[in-house]
Amino acid sequence: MRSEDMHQPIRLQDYAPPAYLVDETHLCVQIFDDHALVEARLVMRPNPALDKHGALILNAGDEVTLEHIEVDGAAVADPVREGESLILPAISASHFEVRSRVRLLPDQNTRLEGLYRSGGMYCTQCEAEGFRQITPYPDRPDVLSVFTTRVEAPSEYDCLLSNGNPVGMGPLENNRHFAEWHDPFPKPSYLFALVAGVLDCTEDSFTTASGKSVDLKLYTEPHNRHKTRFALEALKRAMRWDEQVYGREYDLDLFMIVAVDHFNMGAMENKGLNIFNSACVLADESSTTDGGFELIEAIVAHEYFHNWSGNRVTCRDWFQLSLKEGFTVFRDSEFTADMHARAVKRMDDVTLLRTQQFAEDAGPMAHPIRPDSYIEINNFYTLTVYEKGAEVVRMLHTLLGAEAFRRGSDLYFERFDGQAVTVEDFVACMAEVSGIDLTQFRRWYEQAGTPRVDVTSEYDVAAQTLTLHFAQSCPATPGQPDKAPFHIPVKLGLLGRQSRLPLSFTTEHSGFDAANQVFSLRAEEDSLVLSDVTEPAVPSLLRDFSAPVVCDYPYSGEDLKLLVIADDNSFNRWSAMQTLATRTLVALVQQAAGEADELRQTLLSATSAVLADGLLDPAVKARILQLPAQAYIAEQYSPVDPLQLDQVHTELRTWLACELAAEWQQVLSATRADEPYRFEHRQAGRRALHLCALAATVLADDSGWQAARELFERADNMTEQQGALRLWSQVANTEWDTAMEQFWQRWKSDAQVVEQWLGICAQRPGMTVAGVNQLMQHEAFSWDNPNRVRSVIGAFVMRNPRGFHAADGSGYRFLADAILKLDGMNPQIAARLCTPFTQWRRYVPAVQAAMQAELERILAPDGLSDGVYEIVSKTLQ
Ligand code: 0A1
Ligand code: ZN
Repeated sequence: MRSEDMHQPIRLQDYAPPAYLVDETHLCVQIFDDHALVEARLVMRPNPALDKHGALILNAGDEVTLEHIEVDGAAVADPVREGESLILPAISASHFEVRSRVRLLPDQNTRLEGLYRSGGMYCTQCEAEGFRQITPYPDRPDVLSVFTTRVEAPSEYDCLLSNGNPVGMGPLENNRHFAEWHDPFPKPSYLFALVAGVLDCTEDSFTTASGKSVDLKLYTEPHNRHKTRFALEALKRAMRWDEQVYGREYDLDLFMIVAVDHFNMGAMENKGLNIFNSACVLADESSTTDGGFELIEAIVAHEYFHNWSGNRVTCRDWFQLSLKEGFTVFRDSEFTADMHARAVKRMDDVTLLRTQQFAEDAGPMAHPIRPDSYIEINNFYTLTVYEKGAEVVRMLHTLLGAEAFRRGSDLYFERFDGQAVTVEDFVACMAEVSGIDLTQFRRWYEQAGTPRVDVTSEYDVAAQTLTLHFAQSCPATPGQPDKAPFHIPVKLGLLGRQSRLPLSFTTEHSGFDAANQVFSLRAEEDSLVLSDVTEPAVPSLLRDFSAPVVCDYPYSGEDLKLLVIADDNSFNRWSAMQTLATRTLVALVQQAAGEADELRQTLLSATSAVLADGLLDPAVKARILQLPAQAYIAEQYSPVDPLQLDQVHTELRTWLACELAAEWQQVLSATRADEPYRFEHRQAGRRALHLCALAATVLADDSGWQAARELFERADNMTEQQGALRLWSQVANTEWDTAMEQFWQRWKSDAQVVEQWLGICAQRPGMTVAGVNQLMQHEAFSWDNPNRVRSVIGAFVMRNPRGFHAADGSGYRFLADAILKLDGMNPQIAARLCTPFTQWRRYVPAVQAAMQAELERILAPDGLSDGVYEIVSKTLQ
């Protein structure tokens, strides 16, 4: 068979409702030393919404060995198995029961989908299509069922967990025992979970707004017991926030989290039993960085928020993934903004979007936040579906305002509780409560690509009017050559060029929401006439990143500097600095000598002004002082020579460090720790700025690394210790080797720190493929643990440009080899590692040729997974 025939796409337009429904699912999962048996009893009926029902098709994955299946007591002798489908004859009875028994080998499940073993525990991962690897089932999100689960295992596995409430437990023969769980809320199979292990439990409780007490339990392997407090506290904050901001209370009496070491993603929102990658939940003050704490708090909240946005109201099909993910990311991002600093959270989110999601939108895998086809659904857990999806929900929030948006979400949760729905259903609620016509807005769900908004202006001194001309466009993306105009909310303000103060203005334009200063750009071109503008002004556009677009305005360097120094929107101060630095870097790369020099000088004086600003929040200052990532600069021009870009980037950082050495020194000493470590915004901001100044110090002079060593030795916290090691790695002298070894000895029994340590090694400047291969011989590395693979291979190919893009092509060969090896073990991880190759057409010819050869080599073997096949074949198209 040709590979195109083996890897067939699934299309949204082919959606058909399920022929049969499952009212009750009764599972008995028996775990033995070297295998597991799963017996299922499904209480089913034909879907009353349909006239014709046809064959009963259950999904059964290839990990499942079918031992027996019967319908209403009659064994089905030879059920037809085609790919992942198990086809049984049509059934006309109004109700019937399907019973099955299958055998599984969890120890050999390296894909980490379905039931698998992680270290000493058994656990499951069912989203998106893992449940079919546990039992034959209509494994699709629009089949909702009430689950009762019995788990039987050797008694040494003292914790036997599943969704819902415990309803029974007891001993069995042969030193075995059982537990039974019942989840009263109908749910799709992807939310099923089961855990069996020798686990320690940290308990807490939460009283809901209506006075119900909920038990909170966090399960870990015993040696991690000391790392549970932070996540439990974060969980309680999230529970309270969801009550206050969305009016959503928790619905069961018990909420459990389990930490597992082997996990493909960050965490999973299984009903009442969230399963977390250990790296995304375990924390304590001695071993976790500020970034780690913030991430854990956000992920704990994200999974908790899914209880409503995802579980109570779920997705009709996987094309609707952004319905739950975009909305839930928006919710967790607002939660973080409320817990810490709104503008800073915005800068961090927008950085991620601009550096990675924009690249996705511009590459071969570009898809709308609601894709219309896929070969492997796991490839669509993307930045586009998650982060751009969240931006789309944020735009609705901006257009409706907080109060109407809340009415919209109340209506959505109430109307669709217990149902599997579509993005149209969500948008319709928002339109209904607000009266805003969102027909055009829906294009955000349908069209891929990052729109551009080009703005120009003219000022009429006599009339005191400033006219802003807007023109929107969107580049072609695979399968979508032409785009219709989007509904784009552009939040804006003006800054007086002379007064350097915010200017007020009026306008008659019906698309301008004066209360929120948001212009609804709907047409391809439109003009906004602003009156009562008393002096020439610099427009501050797309404030708070009010839409996921590229917004361009012909600012002079001085305009940008003015915005950096004086804009009253702190997000836009950062954004202006990003624009200034981006322009400078692009001019330097393209060797536009005169322009580059002028921009560089302006950047220098803006940097100096920011360094001297005593009123700026240190967290904001640290972000303003950070140059945009190389990945972002690489999106601005083509062809890209990645080694030249790395050199120019380093040279500019070094030049800024040297020119302003005294100022950086001053910041370095002003931000030294003067109190014991705590994770809180003010301290984290100070540390971020301290590390920023340390980075400049290391770059500026040959002995700068001594300051890094001094910090490494002095710091009482992981943020500064690791930050110092990373910066010092640029010098990578024998003292650094010693410090790294010392760090390893101190932390080698802490899995989360070891993962960070591996990352520092892999990202070290000067690291080569030979060096990474050696690192992969280290006892800390393991091919079957996705975190370790990400820490070493992922870090090297995504965050070590010199190593990955080595001129001899060794980095590309290394990555292709790793993808091919992993594809046989864990295709999800293999597919994710293909990302660096997707940009191949943007590079200079030599790089293109070398990458293309590797892509073709990956595609050659038979039996490639759908995931890798999809990305690589689309990349080569
Ligand atoms: N729904 C989870 C993410 C997730 C997706 C797939 C997984 O396995 C293939 C695991 C987790 C979330 O958004 O947190
Ligand atoms: Zn999610």
